[in-house]
Amino acid sequence: MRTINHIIIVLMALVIIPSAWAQQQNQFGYMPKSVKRVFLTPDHAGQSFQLQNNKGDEVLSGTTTVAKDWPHSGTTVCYAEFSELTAPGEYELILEGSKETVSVSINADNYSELGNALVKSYYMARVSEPVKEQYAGIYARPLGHADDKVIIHASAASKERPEGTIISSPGGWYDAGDYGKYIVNSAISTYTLLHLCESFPKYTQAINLNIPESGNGASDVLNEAIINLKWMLTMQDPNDGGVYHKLSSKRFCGMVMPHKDPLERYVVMKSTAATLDFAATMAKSYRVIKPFESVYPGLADKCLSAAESAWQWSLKNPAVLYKQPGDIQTGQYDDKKIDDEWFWAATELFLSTGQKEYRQAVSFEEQRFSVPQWARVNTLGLYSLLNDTEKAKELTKKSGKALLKIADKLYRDYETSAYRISITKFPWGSNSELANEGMVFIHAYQLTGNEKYLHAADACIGYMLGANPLGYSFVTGFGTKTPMHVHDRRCKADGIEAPIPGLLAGGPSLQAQQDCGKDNYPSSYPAMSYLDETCSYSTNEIAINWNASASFLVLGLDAIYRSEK
Ligand code: 9MR
Ligand code: 9MR
Repeated sequence: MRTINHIIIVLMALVIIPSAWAQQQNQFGYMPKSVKRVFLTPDHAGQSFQLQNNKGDEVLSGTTTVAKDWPHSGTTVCYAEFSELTAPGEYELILEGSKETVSVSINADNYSELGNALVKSYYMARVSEPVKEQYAGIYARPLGHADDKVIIHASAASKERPEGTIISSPGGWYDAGDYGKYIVNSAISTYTLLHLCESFPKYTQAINLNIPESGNGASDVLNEAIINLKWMLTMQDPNDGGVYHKLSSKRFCGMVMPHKDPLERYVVMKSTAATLDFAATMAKSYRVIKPFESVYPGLADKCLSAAESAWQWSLKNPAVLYKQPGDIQTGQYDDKKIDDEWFWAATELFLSTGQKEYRQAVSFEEQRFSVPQWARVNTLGLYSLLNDTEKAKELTKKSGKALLKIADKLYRDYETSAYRISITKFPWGSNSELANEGMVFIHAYQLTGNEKYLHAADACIGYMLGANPLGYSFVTGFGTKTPMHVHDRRCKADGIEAPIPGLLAGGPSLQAQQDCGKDNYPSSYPAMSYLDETCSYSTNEIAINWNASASFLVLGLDAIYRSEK
């Protein structure tokens, strides 16, 4: 009788729900200590499940949770959690009464493989040098944008460098799917990689990315960060210390390979945000590069003096906000509120010099600390203060308090959310918002030793890799359903079907649905508004700042799991 009932149920299921069985989880693979949750449609709530190893033996059993709504996607889910299963291996999750199973993979090398690819993507994005086959395989390409004849735009003209003056500003990384180079976004991206090196020196030192600098005695993460730092140095006007906001053509070029871009390139106006972000990043780099004096002789000192002259320019020009000139159409990165940039720059300069002048400028009074992104940078100063427990104990203490305030608010969201995820906002680049939340959790863990923050950080990686209502793993090449049509000129034009691996797609957002046409988006729920199409720059572009937060999250967590600081 039971068998007959069972057959009838299975037949009914086949008739009523002919579509694939819906489950969402980390598609690439878990670490032994990861939180492990497979999300299921609400009809599976309260069901028994078990995990079997590849010999068919049951290794763990449990019951799925009750179903809950997630307002951001308009979906209802329950989940099977099996975080206690820590032994590396391949498993099948079997739900009572269901024919289908879910494959689960646990492997201690998963996050290093993923994290290294996230950082390697910067090599692929290098400007002014050929990307060579021995490092890039099929994604090798000729040199694009020598940037040795860059024009001073009218908005950037000065006495010593009038409009039309030619300067040289080679190197660095392409910002995103376009070929611009933008200081504000470069700063947070480069800082994040430098901070990874500062936070986990032993771990990062051992990373080999197979890039031209590998084996030179410095960490490859640092080597890669220095590529962009060196370009940033060329964006400072040596005559006054001010820093140009960006280097780009007047408009975006077509979807062509870098070496096929015919447009002239300009540096566009100096801004206080760019100059302060530059000062902060250069000051931070002084501390991280100094131990590698023999590999990079003189570079650390050069960065610090560049930071100091940038600060001096900012004091004289405290509120020059970027305003896009009428004849320029590329990315704006315009930030109307720059007191957080002041805090960040003062903090990094103080930590590198110990000088009173900078110390006095580090005031917590009027700061509202939040999850960092390119326009909100004061929390980056907190991160640095937390790494230096000697220089100013009361500042480190205050930083800890401010950081935990953000982390605990996020943790409450994590605990109560149907998808067990902290994210509640879906701006352009929402996946990076999430990765930056994960970074906050990592810092909270380092501060308190409380493992609950590690779980919340790991859940961010789970979401990024497929435990989300869209069921996409958003890192190209990592997972079973990954973006194939990212908004990236190289990926579009290189004639290779698979996109460059290790790129984090921006992720769902309602912010600019006009890019593909509002009607073409599948949903008006923010967490569902995503299109794996080239037209969708608002949800499917890639960017150096997004990859940076993801790199820190994945490799930082790996370092902690391996306990190699
Ligand atoms: O390719 C550009 C991308 O990098 C930017 O993020 C985006 C928003 O500024 O713009 C993209 O360029 C598009 C332009 O704005 C409008 N015409 C089509 C361009 C390519 O899709
Ligand atoms: O990441 C940026 C996002 O926060 C903004 O809302 C958006 C529109 O101004 O611009 C994004 O940055 C793009 C930049 O302007 C040009 N290069 C591509 C960047 C990622 O889409």
